[in-house]
Amino acid sequence: MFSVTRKRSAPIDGQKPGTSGLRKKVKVFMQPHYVQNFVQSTFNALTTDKVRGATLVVSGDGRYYSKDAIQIIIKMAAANGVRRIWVGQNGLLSTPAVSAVIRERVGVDGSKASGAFILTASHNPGGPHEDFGIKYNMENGGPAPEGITDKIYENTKTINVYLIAEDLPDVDIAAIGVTSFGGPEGQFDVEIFDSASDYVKLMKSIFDFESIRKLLSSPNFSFCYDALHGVGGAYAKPIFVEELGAQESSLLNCTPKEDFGGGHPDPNLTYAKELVARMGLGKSGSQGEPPEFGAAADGDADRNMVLGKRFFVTPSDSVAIIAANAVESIPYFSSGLKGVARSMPTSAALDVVAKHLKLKFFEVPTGWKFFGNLMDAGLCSICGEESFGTGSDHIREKDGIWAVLAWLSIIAYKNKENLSGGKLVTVEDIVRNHWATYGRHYYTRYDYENVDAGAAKESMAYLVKLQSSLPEVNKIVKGIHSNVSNVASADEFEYKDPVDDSISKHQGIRYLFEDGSRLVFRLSGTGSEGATIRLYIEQYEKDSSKTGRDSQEALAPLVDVALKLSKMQEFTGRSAPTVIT
Ligand code: VG1
Ligand code: CO
Repeated sequence: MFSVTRKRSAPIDGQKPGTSGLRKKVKVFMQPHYVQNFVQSTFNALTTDKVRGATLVVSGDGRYYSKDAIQIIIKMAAANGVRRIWVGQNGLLSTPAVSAVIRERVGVDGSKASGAFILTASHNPGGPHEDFGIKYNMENGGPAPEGITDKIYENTKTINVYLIAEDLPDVDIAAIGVTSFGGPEGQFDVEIFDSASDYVKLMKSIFDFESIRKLLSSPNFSFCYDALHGVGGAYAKPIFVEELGAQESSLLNCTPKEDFGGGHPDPNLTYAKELVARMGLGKSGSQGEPPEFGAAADGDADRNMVLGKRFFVTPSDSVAIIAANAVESIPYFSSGLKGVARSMPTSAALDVVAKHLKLKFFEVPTGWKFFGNLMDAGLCSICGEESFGTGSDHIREKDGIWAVLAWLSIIAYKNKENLSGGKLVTVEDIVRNHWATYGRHYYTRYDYENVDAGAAKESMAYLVKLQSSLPEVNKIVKGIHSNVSNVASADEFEYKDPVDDSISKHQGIRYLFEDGSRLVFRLSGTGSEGATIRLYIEQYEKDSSKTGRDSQEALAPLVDVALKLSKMQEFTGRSAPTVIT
């Protein structure tokens, strides 16, 4: 029988959860009591009645330090009166799979989970010198709302004791099965289960796997998926190869690794180098004919990048295209969409689709937690973010593999007639046709990573101050480029949740132009060091004869205005961004 130890502790600075949980360097997490303080603060924020007797999930993207953190959380859960802990085999569960497991899984004894610790720093690199992270998800399967994360943070500032079952032996997380322990308050179980099967079952209930299978076996089509050595690899093989019949050679970097093979598990044109080359994009060009479709995921597999042959689909376009085609292509949506939503910095491509299809539409702050409330209230079916996040109300997280299956469904639907011969309707055709119907939102994001935190704050303060005089702003804009349209309004984005009326302030600085163009500036809430400034630039082109331009070229004047108006170089000391997406 294990016993409960009350360990004395003291607050550790900086345990404020960001956009998506607490993310820091591994070394920071390895400090004595660091994980323990955060976990106990989370239990305390949830309150004892929610924790005692609960079934909780603990798993993540398998990055370095996950295995140690899992054992610590198991021991603390036991000591705090949790009844059961569920762990994906080897500690692996993608973020969308955790959400699915909370919502759908029934344990061997008929139990259901009410929350999860997800161990990931998502798209940030992993390894002893890189990042680790912990985030808590609630019983709806979505990230804890700000009310809870604020409480967690407050608790970390006053914590002086945590509970842990130090004498509980480590659990073998590689072996599927249930291990039971006796504690002062009764039985405590740890169940290790297959990481993929619940998620695969859910995907099969949403999509028409038979039609995707036909597409993947068509001589007209070719496919490739890059998990960037993240946890997506644990799902890619069972879904794409075993269920859908893709060749094993179409999977790249699909073995999950603690350090993501030394790479940056962020699915964009900069970091997904191998895929980008294979798809015939980028400088190196391809070795042979590129596949018709390619996609990549981030470390925890909630993000996706979709590519066609020599063609990049912006995430903002991707969600708009999925929304426009979902009802006819995806069985789950066949009775219609309840509504759609995007995060504020995401382009307005989805707005145009919503208007056209007369759908409810919502613009929320960055971060997936805001979509969850809308979905729980039955107001939103499909949503997305410019940061390679797309998803639906099947779970309460963005879902990288879901997005790939959505695209494959659309391609399969558009090619119903010509899978055995005839000309394939390609990814590029689908996107260009979409632009011809709805117009195109030229879009780019500039990231300035690891900028001095003080300088980043000052630059944001400057941009807010500038907003007090629009005539002054327009004088500056016209001085930079006389043919860029006028700034019609400027503000800091504030969101009132239509379901619970909670208010989130300071969610990004906006400059809105008369012609629908937008500049948005905000500080990242997911970095682990210094500050990251994100600049989002968008311009709408309705004239279908002008929707085919090169994006960076079309946006050049507006980019110039953004950089000069914000005095970006002066504040950051950088002449160029770290990453452009
Ligand atoms: C970034 C993205 C945001 C996303 C968040 C979590 O946040 O911009 O859209 O929801 O990461 O994604 P920020 O605050 O750094 O801009 V994940 O896949 O990293 O959990
Ligand atoms: Co992620």
